[in-house]
Formats: sequence, C-alpha cells, structure tokens
Amino acid sequence: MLTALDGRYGDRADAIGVAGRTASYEQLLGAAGAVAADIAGAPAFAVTATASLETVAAVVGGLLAGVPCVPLPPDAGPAEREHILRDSGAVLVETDFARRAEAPPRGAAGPDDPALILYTSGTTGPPKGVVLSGRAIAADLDALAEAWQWTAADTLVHGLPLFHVHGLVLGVLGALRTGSRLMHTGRPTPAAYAQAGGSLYFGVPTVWSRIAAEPAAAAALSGARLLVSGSAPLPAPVFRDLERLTGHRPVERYGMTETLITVSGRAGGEVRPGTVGTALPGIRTRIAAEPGAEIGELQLIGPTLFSGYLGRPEATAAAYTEDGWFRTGDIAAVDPEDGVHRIVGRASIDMIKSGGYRIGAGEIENALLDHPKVSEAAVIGVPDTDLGQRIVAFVVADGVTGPELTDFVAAHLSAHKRPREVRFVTAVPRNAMGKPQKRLLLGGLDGVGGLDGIDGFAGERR
Ligand code: MLC
Ligand code: AMP
Repeated sequence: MLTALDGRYGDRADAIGVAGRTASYEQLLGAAGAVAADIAGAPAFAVTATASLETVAAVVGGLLAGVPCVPLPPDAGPAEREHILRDSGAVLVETDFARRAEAPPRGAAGPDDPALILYTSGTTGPPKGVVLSGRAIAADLDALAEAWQWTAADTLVHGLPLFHVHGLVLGVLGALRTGSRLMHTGRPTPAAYAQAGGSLYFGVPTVWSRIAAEPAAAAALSGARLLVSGSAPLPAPVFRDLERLTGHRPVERYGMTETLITVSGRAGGEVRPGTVGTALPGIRTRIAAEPGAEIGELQLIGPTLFSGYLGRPEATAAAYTEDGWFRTGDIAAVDPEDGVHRIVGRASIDMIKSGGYRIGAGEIENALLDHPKVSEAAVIGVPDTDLGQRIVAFVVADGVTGPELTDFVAAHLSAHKRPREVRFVTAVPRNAMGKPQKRLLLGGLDGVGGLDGIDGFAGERR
C-alpha cells in the first residue's frame, strides 16, 4: 500500500509535514520500523492519534508489521478509551519519532488481513470496530487517484483528525500511496489552509464554510488544482461562495467508514452543487426504493467494503441485504441519465453528523443517563449552518446545569460528542411503545409546530 516509501517517487526532507514538523520518507520508514519491531506478533495495537508525525509512524509501523492499528481519538475520555481498548484487545503503544530501526521488519500479513480497525458509532450502543483490509484501502486509494488525477506531483493539504477515514486513510495513506507530498496543518483552520500553498485540498463542509467566510483565505486557494469536500453534505451556498472566491468548483465525494469512499465527482468533470458524483471504478450502487419512487436507501457492492464489525457477526450480517448488498442507511437518488448521485438524508434520526463527525444519539443518551442527576435523555441533531447538525440534548434532570452536562459528556466520551445545547424538559415525549418521539422534539425546536402547546416539551435552557 505504501508505494511511495519504496523510493519510486524519490524522497525529500519535507515529504511528510504534520503540525509544523517535517520528515523524509526515509525518516518515516525508520521510525515506523521501530514501531513495527515493538508490536510484531501482537493481535492489534492502539495509538493515541494526535495530529503528529508519531501517529503517521505508528500507522505505517502497523502496516509494516502486519498488525492492525486502532487509532484512538486523542480527546477520548476514559469511558470511550476503555471501551475501544477492551473491545479491540489492542495494546496501547507510545511512539518516539526519534527512535529508528535500520531494517524495518516485514510482517507476513496478506492483503485480506486487517490493516486498520476504526471505531465508529451506530444509532445505539457504544462504537463498533470497523475492520478494514489492506486490499480494500488500496483499492479505494487507487480509485480516488484515478478520479482526482491525484499523483506524486501533488501537494496534499488538510488538517483533519487522524482517527477517521477522511484524515487517516485518504489524508495520510493516500499521500503515501500516490507519492504526493503531505502537509497536515494540525488544525483545519482557514489561515492554515491559506498559507499551505498546496495543489489538492481536503475538508469537511464545516471547514469549507469557515474558509468561505474568510474571503482572503479562500482567495489564497485559487492556485490549487482541486478542492475536495466530503464526510457530510456540502451546502449549495458554500459551494457557490467557494467557486466565486477561489475560482474552483469543489468536487464532492461520498463514503462511510464501512465502505470507504464509493462515489465521487471527477477532476475535470462536470460537478453540480448538491451532488456527489458517480460510482468509483469497481463499485456498484443501487437505490432500494418503493415501486415508482426514485428516492430510497443507497446500497453498495465493491472491493472497498470492510471485512466486518470486530467480534460482531450479527451486526455485520444485519448491515447487508439478503442478496449481499451493503445497506448504507443513507437516502439517495441517482440521475438515470448520467448516474450522478444525490444524498438526500439519513434513514435514522439517531445518526447525527456534526462537523463531519458521525455520532450516535444512543451513545450520548447513555452517557447522559450515567449522570446521577439525569433521569431521562433524548438527543437529536438540529440543522446548523456551521456544523451541519449540532447535538441538542433534551433531559429530565434536577440539580445540574446545561454546561455541567456538556462537560460530563465531553469528559466521558470525547469533546466532539458533547451536546452544544441542553434543554430541560418535564418529560421526553414518547409513543405508546415508550420510544422517544424525536421528530416532535425537532419540530418544536424549529418552531414549526410539533411541540407547540405541549407543555414543557420544547424545554428550557439552563
Ligand atoms: C469546547 N471544547 C471543549 C468543551 N467545549 N472541550 C471539552 N469540554 C467542553 N465542554 C474544546 C474542544 O476540545 C476543542 O479544543 C475546542 O473546544 C473546539 O471544539 P471542537 O468541537 O473540536 O471544534 P469545532 O470548531 O467545533 O470543530 C470543527 C471541526 C471539527 C470541523 C474542526 O468538527 C473536525 O475536525 N471535524 C472533522 C471530522 C472528520 O474528520 N470526520 C470524518 C469522518 S470519516 P481544541 O484544543 O482541540 O481546539 C467519514 C468518511 C468520509 O466521514 O466520507 O469522509
Ligand atoms: P463515517 O462513517 O463517519 O464515515 O460517516 C459516514 C456518513 O457520512 C455517511 O453514511 C453519510 O451519511 C455521510 N457522508 C459522507 N460523505 C457525504 C457527502 N458527500 N454528502 C452527504 N453525506 C455524506
């Protein structure tokens, strides 16, 4: 997978830059070799995935040793960390980039063995480990390289977290497969993107909308070759602002942790706001719609799909249809003329995308219910111009403030899973089965009815 590391594209002192530090491929290989020697023979290992050269060396070390890497969100609180470590059986490894191995050991893992285990949220319960093989990752990166004309001549710039597909698989392994220089900005701020002088830029829609709000930073990207957005829908106004300020029509692509990137616009091709392009080479898609309807669940088949949820065969089986197609849970439509896909929404209200992070409502509700003062909790994602959706928690509680509950979730799970708003209600509206009626909560917040007149349900901010 790491074709650039065999020297075919040459080397340079700043082949890899992360958060202000740079390294050559040779240095990276040496540091990764030291990690590989440490972990050889382990079933899996975990690394605290800060935005750093150490994280890159650890992930590469895992690939060299043939030991799957579990990247831990660096801000994960004890509950989330313990769950991931226990569930994966991974040993947590510290990386010292100054330590180097002369001859990196090579593991005996085959292309279908696990290369990465990424933890991601479902609608209920704690996050599940998504097992990705080297073969699936390489197939995806090669398909994207073709779609985006991504080569060793590029300098890739982004500042995304190194524990998810976008920042880690595309943003690090993609650079090491294509040989493009990588400049990771540490944080994905408009100023950092503007200063980087790259040719290829990756961002989640929140990053692009913040760049579009700073015209000078956006204008600095006009010399780039390609701007790519993904992980959540890019709002059409942001698309248009970017086009006006940078001269580029951003390419959108669609994917999931379980499937990697499967649908994308093409460099040099026609791109339309609100659409995510066509299926990548090797991927087949279909829409499971009611007869006569054009919109339905997007289902997929192809070489980039995951190997399963770690230790959860029932959950893996449930993710597929009887005839073997992966059920994305996203509602989409495909233009019959040109095969261009449009993502319309999610099937489940309990799957939230905030700042490009996938967050299960059930996980936040369970964390809130762990607080001794909380007796009921219902969490929804509310439309937000900056984050796409923002997490709003409705709770029945006494003797605790909203900021205290926000901090409680941030400390237990991770900062990006914290509710941005807490509303205190007298009861969570439920149907006859006792299931929370979240659409009522959402309707009440929008002021479009639903909760109006239902005493106490719209909640009070404290
Ligand atoms: C604030 N903070 C708190 C806090 N309140 N910390 C603890 N407790 C509290 N109560 C701190 C945070 O720790 C952070 O600190 C700072 O405030 C900012 O908070 P944030 O939430 O991190 O920042 P925000 O500005 O909201 O982040 C926006 C963002 C981020 C776009 C930078 O959402 C992001 O990086 N998104 C990328 C997600 C991503 O990569 N998804 C891809 C999934 S893969 P500090 O010190 O950290 O600043 C996928 C597949 C595909 O989807 O298709 O790509
Ligand atoms: P994750 O597993 O974190 O990668 O999240 C996957 C989900 O992100 C998908 O199921 C979609 O809901 C969403 N997503 C990713 N890319 C896009 C996109 N370009 N447009 C709309 N939604 C997207």
